[in-house]
Amino acid sequence: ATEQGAESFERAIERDQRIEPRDWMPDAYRGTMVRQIAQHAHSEIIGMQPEGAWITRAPSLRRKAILLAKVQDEAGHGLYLYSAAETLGADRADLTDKLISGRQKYSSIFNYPTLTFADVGVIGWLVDGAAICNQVPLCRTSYGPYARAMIRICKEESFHQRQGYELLMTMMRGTPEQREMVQDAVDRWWWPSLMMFGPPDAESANTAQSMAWKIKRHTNDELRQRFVDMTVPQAEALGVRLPDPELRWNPERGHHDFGEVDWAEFRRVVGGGGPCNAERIAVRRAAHEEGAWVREAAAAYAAKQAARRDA
Ligand code: FAQ
Repeated sequence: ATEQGAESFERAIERDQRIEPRDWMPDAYRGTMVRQIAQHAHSEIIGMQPEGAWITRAPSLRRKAILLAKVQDEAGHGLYLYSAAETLGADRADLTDKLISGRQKYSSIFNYPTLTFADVGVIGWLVDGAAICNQVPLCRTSYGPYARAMIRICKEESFHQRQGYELLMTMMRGTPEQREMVQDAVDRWWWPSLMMFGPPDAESANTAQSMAWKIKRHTNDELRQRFVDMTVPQAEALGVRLPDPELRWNPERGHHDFGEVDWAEFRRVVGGGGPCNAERIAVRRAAHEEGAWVREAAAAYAAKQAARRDA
């Protein structure tokens, strides 16, 4: 049966068909899918914190309503993705446990502080922009539930990206101080945004196998290049400078050349040593512990309802 399963798995991958939860799959494929989907889910949930910090300080009712809606969308994406991980046999409580005990990763980008309201706009523009660049190809990833989740998530991410860009356009039409705030936020978030795509291809442990299984459709460096090419004209339209003296159009390659990412910083942040790693995990852990009574009450209620139904 395993031999047959392996054959139909290989055939499905080759023909660009989706792998579904009940299909046979190699243990390593299942493991990689759980790892990537869980890391993605954790990123959405931890990613609520940097922007969430500005909900109480948004400059107008309109901006507050928009920001609330965006952060709620992120909670939705996280829950949606945990459900996708559950179709692979993962246990949600176990995944949360692994996150708050540092045994599973989340995106490096959410370990940087949001110092001004311009950061909210720049997160929408650059961080959601990078997320879209990475996630649109994942709509064609080989695992069915993950691919389908990505379709809806990408639609919402596009709205988030436009929201950020519109906020920044508004600030750029404002006072000199507001324009300086935008430039300062761009200076701080540009390089960390490039790190979202992961290590250079030569150092990416998982890319070759994930490409062979069509989990990943492009390498880390390919997507990083696509993001730079896409963002440069947007920066020009906005009137901000991207903080890279080596950034320039290369007509021979048909792409922008750009400087080297500080990979030592990337490794430090992924390893837990970024400016906000400890705080992000402490906040998530506290929310989990303070929510224990809600989970207990919900479980007790469900048990009571089930007992009544069976009586
Ligand atoms: N941060 O071999 P690779 C969002 C790890 S968007 C931390 O290249 P892979 C939306 C990697 O896990 C952000 N760790 O790995 C939002 C691996 O470690 P492991 C979330 C990183 O998987 C916006 C090791 O380094 N998006 O949340 C990072 O083939 C605004 C070696 O790397 C996704 O997760 C990093 N930046 O490629 C929410 C997208 N990069 O597990 C709120 C789905 C790499 O072996 C506000 N994920 N690592 O111990 C992916 O596409 C892939 O997993 C990559 C990494 C491309 C991130």
